[in-house]
Amino acid sequence: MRHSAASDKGRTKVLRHTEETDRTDRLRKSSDAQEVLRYSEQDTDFARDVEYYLALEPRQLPSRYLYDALGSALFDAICELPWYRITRAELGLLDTHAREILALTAPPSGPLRIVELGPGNGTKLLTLIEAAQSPGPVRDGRSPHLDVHLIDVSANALDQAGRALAGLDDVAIVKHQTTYEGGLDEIARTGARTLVLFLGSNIGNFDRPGADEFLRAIRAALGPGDALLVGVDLVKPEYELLLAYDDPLGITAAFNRNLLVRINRELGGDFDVDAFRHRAVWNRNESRVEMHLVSRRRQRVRIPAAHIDVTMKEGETIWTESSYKYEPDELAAVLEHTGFRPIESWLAAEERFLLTLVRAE
Ligand code: AVI
Repeated sequence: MRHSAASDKGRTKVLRHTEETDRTDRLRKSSDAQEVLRYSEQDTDFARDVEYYLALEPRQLPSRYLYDALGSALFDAICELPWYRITRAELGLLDTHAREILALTAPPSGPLRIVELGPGNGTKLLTLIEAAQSPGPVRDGRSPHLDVHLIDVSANALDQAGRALAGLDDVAIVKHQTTYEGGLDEIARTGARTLVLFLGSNIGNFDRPGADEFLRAIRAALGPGDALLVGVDLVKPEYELLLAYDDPLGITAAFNRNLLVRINRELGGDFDVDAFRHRAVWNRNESRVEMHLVSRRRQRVRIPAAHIDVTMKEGETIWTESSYKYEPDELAAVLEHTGFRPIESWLAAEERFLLTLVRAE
């Protein structure tokens, strides 16, 4: 079985998982589809996905729905937690190696286009650009003019990132409120020298075939000589991973359970949020941390907008996210067979986080 539901965060529709196709076909044939279409486009997607994924065995919910306004704020809080080290490790690497990254990717003359897929609150890009522009030599002593393109389905994320970058000199910002797939289409092959940023270990929220497919989609949007900078969390001891995904302050638990709050609010669900607890599991065989919501008791759940009326057993789970962890060699191999060749890698050894710069062949 392809475990797609919980693994394709990315606020993206790039993945064409088997289950996704099955779901679409089923809805097309279903008489329920008509009723679902009464909701707005976005709500319809949400309602359809909830209907489809909650009926799977095991029950699932796509991780992209974790990021409503509260979910995004909780994710920002997670990034500040001492036990979640991805963000700090990556910011440190970006800060230290910014000049080198731009020197390796900027054209000899003319602007560099930087495209960030899922910029979040803009902090990573701000760190990269500020560090590269701070006094000191970049190539021949000048930093290039930057055309920045931000791609995200969330207007809120685009606003936040746009505000974070607004004060920078010599930087033009274009926002694309669309899926990664749509954004890649919009920026594809214009001839401008391009650096794509796919940071924060967002790639870890794709399953292995999905990551492969997505990297190919990025490659297809680029021309030879363009570059991709990808930040990836590496395999590390289980106790560290479990602390990162089940933190002592309960922020990650709130982030996970907020998905039920969102379903109640947006789809009229009656989840008793207290009756579900957060569980993080390290699945060594699949090299991923899974987040689940575990039913504390036997209970009935109704979600009218998603045509759901189910009884969940005590201990039954809803799988909400997968965070795949990589080994450096494995990542290098995936990048190579999706059409990239290595330029440079930088490792945060203590946090086991890797930033890799590759060139489109
Ligand atoms: C956004 N993404 C890379 C985070 C991760 O680590 O998978 C989301 C997250 N889930 C729980 N904590 C953080």
